[in-house]
Amino acid sequence: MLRQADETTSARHGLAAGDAARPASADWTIAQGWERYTAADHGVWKTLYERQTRLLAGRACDAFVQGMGELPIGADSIPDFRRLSEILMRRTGWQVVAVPGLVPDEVFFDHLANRRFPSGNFIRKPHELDYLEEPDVFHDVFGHVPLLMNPVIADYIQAYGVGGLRAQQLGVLDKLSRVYWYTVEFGLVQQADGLRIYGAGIASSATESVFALDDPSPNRLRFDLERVMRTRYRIDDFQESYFVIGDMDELLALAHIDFAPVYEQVQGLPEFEPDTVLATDRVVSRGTGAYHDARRKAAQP
Ligand code: HBI
Ligand code: FE
Repeated sequence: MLRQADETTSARHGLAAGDAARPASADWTIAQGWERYTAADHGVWKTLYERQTRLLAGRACDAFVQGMGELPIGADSIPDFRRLSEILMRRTGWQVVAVPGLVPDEVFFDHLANRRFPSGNFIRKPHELDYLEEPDVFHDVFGHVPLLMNPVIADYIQAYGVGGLRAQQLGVLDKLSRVYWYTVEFGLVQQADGLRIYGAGIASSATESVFALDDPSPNRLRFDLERVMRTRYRIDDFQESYFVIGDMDELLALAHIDFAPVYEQVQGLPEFEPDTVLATDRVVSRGTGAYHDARRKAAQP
């Protein structure tokens, strides 16, 4: 998840770094530069990998666990994108390409539409293990890449890329972004053996993987497309509501339906705050709101 970082101690990457960081290539790709990672970089990866692997036992969904098990992703070093791409390409036709950080929306969508997953090549510093201004290699590779081994999610994320280009033309990108946010980044899935994480923003965060599943504070609501398109989200803290899909086939359906009539349906309707629970919601568990209440109180002068 993206967090506010201390600007004096953290270098910016990609789009956030301004023109200086803009690569020569129009698609913003760069070499991963695997040989250039230092022992300290690999050490940060190892710390994050081991902590997250421990936390995700019994919390990550089956597709995540399976994808992770079949990829050359381990504790000892930052994965090499070329090796990841080899395996992914055979399974679902996806590749991992390196980018310097955030890239412009249309560049991002164009990669996804062509089954290339843009991944930050840098890794966070040891003093910023728990917040991130921009997606780094741990968020992108540990959080997103295992699920690209799953054929349904592979199709869904490609469809998001195609849909993103279209949504931009229609001027409804905010609505599509919410769908991405509450599924690919912060989605939960109801498995037979319990609620599980599939969103990469949760799966790559130690604190949020516990909060999203175990804390009484957030709402957990059944996913509904129109409802989610109208729901604002938080980029600076844990989510106040998580949306739960019944199974992965719900994403498959989303990959195949035409969003245009849905955009029209929700156009001009009121938007919902991140903590709203509606009478029409199918509530999995209603949150106490205690966590964000305390944060708001603490922020008052
Ligand atoms: N760039 N590297 C990178 N990763 C993202 O997740 C990303 C991006 N650019 C734009 C973007 N996400 C989002 O704003 C879109 O999904 C709307
Ligand atoms: Fe992400």
